[in-house]
Amino acid sequence: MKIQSSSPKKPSRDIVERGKLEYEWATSLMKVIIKILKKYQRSKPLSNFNLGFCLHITKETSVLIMAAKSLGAQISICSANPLSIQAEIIEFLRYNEINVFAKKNPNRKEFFENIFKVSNTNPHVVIDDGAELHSIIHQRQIKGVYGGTEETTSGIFRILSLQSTTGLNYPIIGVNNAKSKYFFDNRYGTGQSTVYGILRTLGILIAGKRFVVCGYGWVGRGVSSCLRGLGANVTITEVDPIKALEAHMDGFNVQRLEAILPKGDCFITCTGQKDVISRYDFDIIKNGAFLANAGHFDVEIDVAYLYSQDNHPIQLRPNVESFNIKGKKINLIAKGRVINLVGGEGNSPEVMDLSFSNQLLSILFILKNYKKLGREFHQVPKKIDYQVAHFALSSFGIKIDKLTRDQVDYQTKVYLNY
Ligand code: RBV
Repeated sequence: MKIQSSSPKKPSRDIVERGKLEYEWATSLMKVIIKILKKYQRSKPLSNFNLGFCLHITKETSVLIMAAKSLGAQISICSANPLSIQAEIIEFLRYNEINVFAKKNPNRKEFFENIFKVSNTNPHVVIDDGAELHSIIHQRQIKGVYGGTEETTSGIFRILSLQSTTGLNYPIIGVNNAKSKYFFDNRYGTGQSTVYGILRTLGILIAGKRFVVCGYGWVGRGVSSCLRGLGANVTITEVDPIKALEAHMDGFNVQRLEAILPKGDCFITCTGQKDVISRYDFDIIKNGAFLANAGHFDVEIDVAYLYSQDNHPIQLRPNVESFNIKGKKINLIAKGRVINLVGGEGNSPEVMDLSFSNQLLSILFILKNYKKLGREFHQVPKKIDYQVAHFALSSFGIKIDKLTRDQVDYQTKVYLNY
């Protein structure tokens, strides 16, 4: 099928050139995906397949898209978040004949219309971040999808809930759950990029400030350890006793949110849950506190309540709004949307290399195996997960040891007797 071009007008050469430079910079740091590309480039295994993507439109994503293109795929893409779009990447991709359904700062309607447009392109594989494209394809009962992948924790929650209610119409691989993804992307990647997003947005000194990190999952672990490294006083709030205990033994203060609300300077939600900082919490939160969210969706802080109480917040600086709530100043960063992508540049190329290599290998796996895969949620095959880790080690010039035959036998015997 010939897909209609999505470019409204001819972009200036300048912006395409800037996008190309960003793409080349990311490529130079994403060695695993390039290695995979070299392995498959000759056989062009994605020829004659349409891929529908809904990812953050960043320089790292452009590396995945161009890799899939050079393996022969026809590609359409929309953005996984209205505020995470990098305009020069849109133009660079369009210049390279990718159908990009996105514009910088779309309104809500335009944002969802673009997801609809990708769902209309007859994708064989759907690659999503947050499961909005998967949900729309299911709601509209679009046929012909062989399989899909999901990039993030919050998206996997949605897919599992879809599976347990209406069922899935095609197999979906949870790329987020690969160890070579979440150990690195969610922890080191989002940890660093969240702190970078806060620094770039506020420019404040981190040392000596009291930061409150809500949630000690992989993102929370990464964010709190980066903050501690910069000298912050970090408190963790949790609902899971094991994670709370882990945070305590990692040396963080662990408290109930209610107890720390009046004392925290900056709160960062990292949970995937809604109303983590709710309307009732604004009554006791410290005057002048900053609020940011590192989770995929903008539901972790009750942003709607803030706007309902003060619909003309003061724009302190780009991406920082100050609300007057019952005489108290509450400062919201990036409208409660993913701070690392909206206030920063998203996760660094080196970790996105691991995530997107899992994506690319999972796409190839689906196209080879979709007839055998059940229409349900699947984990990334261990072989893919470990291959990505091996390739990454070799790209960093690191060699590791191998078990001898004898050791393998010994281990097998121990397990058998266990
Ligand atoms: N994420 N993508 C980027 N630079 O393109 N940065 C972060 C990027 C992904 C990350 O894998 C995470 O799981 C997801 O965004 C949350 O929406």
